[in-house]
Amino acid sequence: MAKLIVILGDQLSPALSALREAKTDDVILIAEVKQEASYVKHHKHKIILLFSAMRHFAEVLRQQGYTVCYYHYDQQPAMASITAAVEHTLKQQPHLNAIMLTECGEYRLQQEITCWQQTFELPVHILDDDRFLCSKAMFAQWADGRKQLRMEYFYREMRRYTGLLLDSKQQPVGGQWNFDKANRKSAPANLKAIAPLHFTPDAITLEVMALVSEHFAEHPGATDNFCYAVTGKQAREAFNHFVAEQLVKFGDYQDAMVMNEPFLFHSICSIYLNCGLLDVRWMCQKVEAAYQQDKVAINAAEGFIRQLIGWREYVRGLYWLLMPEYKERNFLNATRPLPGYYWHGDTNMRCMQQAISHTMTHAYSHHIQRLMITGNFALLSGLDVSAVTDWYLAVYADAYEWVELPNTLGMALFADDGVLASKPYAASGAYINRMSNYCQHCHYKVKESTGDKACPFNVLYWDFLARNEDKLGGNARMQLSYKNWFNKDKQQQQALRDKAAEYLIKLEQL
Ligand code: DLZ
Ligand code: SF4
Repeated sequence: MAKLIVILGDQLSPALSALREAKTDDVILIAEVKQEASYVKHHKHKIILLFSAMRHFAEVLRQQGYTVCYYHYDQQPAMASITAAVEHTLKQQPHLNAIMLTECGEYRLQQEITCWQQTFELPVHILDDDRFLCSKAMFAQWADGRKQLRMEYFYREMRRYTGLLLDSKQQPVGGQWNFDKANRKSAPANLKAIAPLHFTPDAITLEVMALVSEHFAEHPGATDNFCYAVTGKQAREAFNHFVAEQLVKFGDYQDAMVMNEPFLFHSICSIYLNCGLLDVRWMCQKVEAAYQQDKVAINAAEGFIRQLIGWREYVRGLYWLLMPEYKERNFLNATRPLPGYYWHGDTNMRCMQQAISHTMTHAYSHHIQRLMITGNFALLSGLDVSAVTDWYLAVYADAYEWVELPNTLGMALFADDGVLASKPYAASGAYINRMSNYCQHCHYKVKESTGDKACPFNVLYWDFLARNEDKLGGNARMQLSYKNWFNKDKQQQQALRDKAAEYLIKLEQL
């Protein structure tokens, strides 16, 4: 009774549920395939990361005595898809009489897998992905009967469930559940970033870099500056460095942005966690221990743990609860084409230039750049929802649809009519000026809303409110914004709308 165990590119965890079931006569299939590598134009770093990490992972499994069937992207015959790789392996190894895998992270591929039983006429066992703390069933049970879903209440349940940062009476240490307000300091002028750990590519990674240069030349990014971890050991080293060096400042400056500092105090470990190189429980315990040993303040430890056991698990739960219908939502009817600078960062808007150029160089930018710069701009100018979500899915090394779609479609674009966020994260240039030093280096004037050099974020912010008044005017949390809009006289309102019309026509040239 030997079975085929399929491991996907974002399932590179020794403790994966499907691997725990592996026997010595089973065959483990790992495949670099065209469909997964091209369903959006993934950044070159994302492909290098996954192919190299997959190859390293396969090596470890072989050393542990498993039989691994590994398909290289450029070998012949090339595998078009995961399904094709399964079919090919089953033909070559007809003694395999069942298929097993851990449930996959994206609805698209999960649908394909549900057909395998019929296609291959074999039993297919799909196991829960218990690398997540909250199973799909547990989330559905939590959501059942609630009028409104809010992360904060889910997060408190998860704190109780995991026992993280609780005192002996099961109350939150530090006296409150959430220290979000202490995570929003802007950066002082002399603030020095502490970079995440980088790694020199080894022979396997160099081979993959050459492969990606050859086969994915059209994809965003370059190959020569790749320096991410590609093994569990390296990823743990990078995370230990974060806890020892960066975490102390992370709490205060989680939302800050500084010119030419792509990482500031961010761990960038979502890149490793989301493909399985890190374990969420281990990460949270490390951070909790740093707090217990007085190495970091509560706002740093809680702020970090909230992202992992709160936000990350919450968006995953919502994704599976609401797919496939969720992906079709476009509450604000946003359909404007994505300007070209989203792919190269060549714009006079300094904040956009910074966020996009970091993205193109590193396949990474941090959450405030994603939400309040590129996401906010897309929201304010009404950019096409599926073009924007595809962009996020393609350009970030940590992006898989389960995490990217709710964060982009819901949180950044408010296309889900408030499922994820109680109000749109729309902000004018004043927010960006408060949280960064970008405006000091910009062609536009952040204090101006009309005139030649009016900051596009200011102009488009007012137009966004006016344009969407029928849909957003009744939102209780938007009342202050609308009051400010209605306090303007008709002439001011018209001048702002005229300027917005001008900017929207020449969006590509901003
Ligand atoms: C993102 C990605 C890429 C670029 N390439 C592969 C691949 O060649 N083989 C593979 O198994 N997985 C790859 N992945 C990750 C998958 O797209 C991911 O497992 C699914 O999107 C489900 O989350
Ligand atoms: Fe961005 Fe406006 Fe500031 Fe320029 S002035 S950096 S466009 S917010």
